[in-house]
Amino acid sequence: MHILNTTFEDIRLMKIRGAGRIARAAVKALGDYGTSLDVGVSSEFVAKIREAGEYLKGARPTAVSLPNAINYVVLNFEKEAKDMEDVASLKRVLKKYCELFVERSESAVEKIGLIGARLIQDGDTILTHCNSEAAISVILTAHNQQKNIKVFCTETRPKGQGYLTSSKLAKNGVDVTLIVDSAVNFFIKKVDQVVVGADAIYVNGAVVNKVGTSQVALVANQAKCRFMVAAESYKIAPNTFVGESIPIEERSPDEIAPKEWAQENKEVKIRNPSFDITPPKYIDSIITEVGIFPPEGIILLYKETYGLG
Ligand code: RUB
Repeated sequence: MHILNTTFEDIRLMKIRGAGRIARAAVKALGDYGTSLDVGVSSEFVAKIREAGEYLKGARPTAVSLPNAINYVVLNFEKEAKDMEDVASLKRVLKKYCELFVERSESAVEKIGLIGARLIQDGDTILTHCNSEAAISVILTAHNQQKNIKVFCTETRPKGQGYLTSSKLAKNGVDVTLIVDSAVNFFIKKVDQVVVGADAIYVNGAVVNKVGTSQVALVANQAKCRFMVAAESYKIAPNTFVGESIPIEERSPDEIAPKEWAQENKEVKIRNPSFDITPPKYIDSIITEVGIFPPEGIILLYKETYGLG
């Protein structure tokens, strides 16, 4: 179980973070675990893969990319491996679907960049929150197309993912300014478009992303500033079709307040939700690898993906 435990802990402790990276890391770990398994009987191999998949799904609760990625691999693997007797062939099939997922996921981010960049005009100022590969792909593609853009990055309390985003953009030559989360309203008049990623998308087009995203959306809406979400199609949460909600991870208070202060102020309660939900009415478009959707149109993509059309 070593490779599984390491990846599980790396995701839980946010050494691996961001919905796309979490999904790819979990799938890679599942593939490596399969390769390393020393079992002689095919049914035992299949059972162990199923069990490992379920275990990995529990690493973080909100990013639906994680269960969706594991389900994609395990369901396809089981379907193809149904009549296979030898474990070596099972290992090959498992590896094939793991690699396929990773390839598709990486190419989706690239395609989102190309599609999303079409919506960015020369001279635009963009604001982004947190650290999303998909949102960065849109911004960097526009920049690489020689569009003259400026970017505001929020700091993204409490974990400071905005430091990662602003550093990456600056290293790629983008004109970038880091601001505290609470300065969004101060700067919004200068912003033409907000671009953020997603951890999960409700079938009704509501978007779950880093806490604070919905506040940015409200501010953008009031300022009549466009709000774009960049997300791979596997971030759609199928269970929301039957009315289930997406759990919002609540992390340790230690991420917010210094330990000493918390010790001295035990009577102060601290809450640390890691994500929030932006309603569809505040979202102009959701950019996926298969095209641009208004949030209300995500139901169509859901039906196509799950063969319900
Ligand atoms: C990361 C976050 C990102 C989404 C999308 O939160 O909210 O915006 O995961 O990222 P955390 P990507 O840092 O808590 O994981 O586009 O890279 O999948």
